[in-house]
Amino acid sequence: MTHTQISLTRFLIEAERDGHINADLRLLVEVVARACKRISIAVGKGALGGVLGDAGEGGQASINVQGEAQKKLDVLSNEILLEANAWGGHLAGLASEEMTTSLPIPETYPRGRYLLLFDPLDGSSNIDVNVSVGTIFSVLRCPQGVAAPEDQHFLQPGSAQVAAGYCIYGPSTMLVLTVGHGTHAFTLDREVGSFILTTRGMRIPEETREFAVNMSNQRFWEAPMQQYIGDLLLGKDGPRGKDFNMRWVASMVADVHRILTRGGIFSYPLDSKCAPKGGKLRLMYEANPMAFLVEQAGGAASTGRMRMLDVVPSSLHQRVPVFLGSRAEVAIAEDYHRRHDAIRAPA
Ligand code: P6P
Repeated sequence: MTHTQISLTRFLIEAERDGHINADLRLLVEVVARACKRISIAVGKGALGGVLGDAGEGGQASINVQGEAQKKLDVLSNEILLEANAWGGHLAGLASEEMTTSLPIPETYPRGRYLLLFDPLDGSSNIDVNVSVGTIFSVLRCPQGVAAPEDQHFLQPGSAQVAAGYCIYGPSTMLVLTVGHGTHAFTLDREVGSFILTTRGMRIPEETREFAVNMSNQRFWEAPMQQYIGDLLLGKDGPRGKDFNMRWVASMVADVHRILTRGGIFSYPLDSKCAPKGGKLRLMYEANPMAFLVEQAGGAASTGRMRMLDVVPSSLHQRVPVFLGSRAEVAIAEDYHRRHDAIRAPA
């Protein structure tokens, strides 16, 4: 009997039949996946597509709301997602890392009940050196009675997400998705143009021997982070009693995909450089969707001091420290912070 391939479309129809999603959310995920296929094609052309390098005119890179130089592919990916989601009638509004404020769906189109947030091309600094990058997205419900959502309507804790996912543009293009019933991976069949289910129910091992952090920031970290990583580096002769390996791609989608696939802990902690902004990574369209995916795969996600999905946002582009991955390892990292804070806590 031939192996029956389950396409994303079939998976979503079955999820709707099981009552996990409704028709609007099914359409939303299909539309985002289709946009990701177009982004994959643009990313895959590399230098031949004429879209590498910085966006901007006359040699002046355009700077986004994050204060970062935009890549041409950042802008193109954002435009692809905006165009794909404008007309379907499933969304009330969108927010993007590349846009200063959120956008309500134009009045020329019907509006739906969901809000879509995304980082259209995360890790884009890696584009020019041909390292995996990705699109990250998060779906919230538009508050009842809100026809034209504004920024404050997006400010919901990560626990309110109804769906989240990423598309990683690597050796293969993969969509990793949760609608609140497990985390599932789909691989793009380029010949057919369909995402095919390749892992139903990703599970992160409870324990790990692998950590992901940008070690060049070590001298800027808070004391508990210095001690936590210092103990990992002492290996089997130190308090952890085992040796650890390190990986850092500097593309969150690639690092998180490795952790969802084989375990590990990913961290972008506070350091004295990014602490004034609250951290490096963005809560609404990086940390929260990744936290939802990781928790649905049996892992944990934290700011180091609280569960990520419980953080109540105060602004659309808010940044947070991030620890996520193997549940037991995240708990250990949190314990280093808890013990440090207890000593420092005012009497
Ligand atoms: P650093 C990419 O710019 C990103 O937002 C994440 O994808 C990645 O984890 C992080 O920043 C890398 O930061 O400071 O190591 O370049």
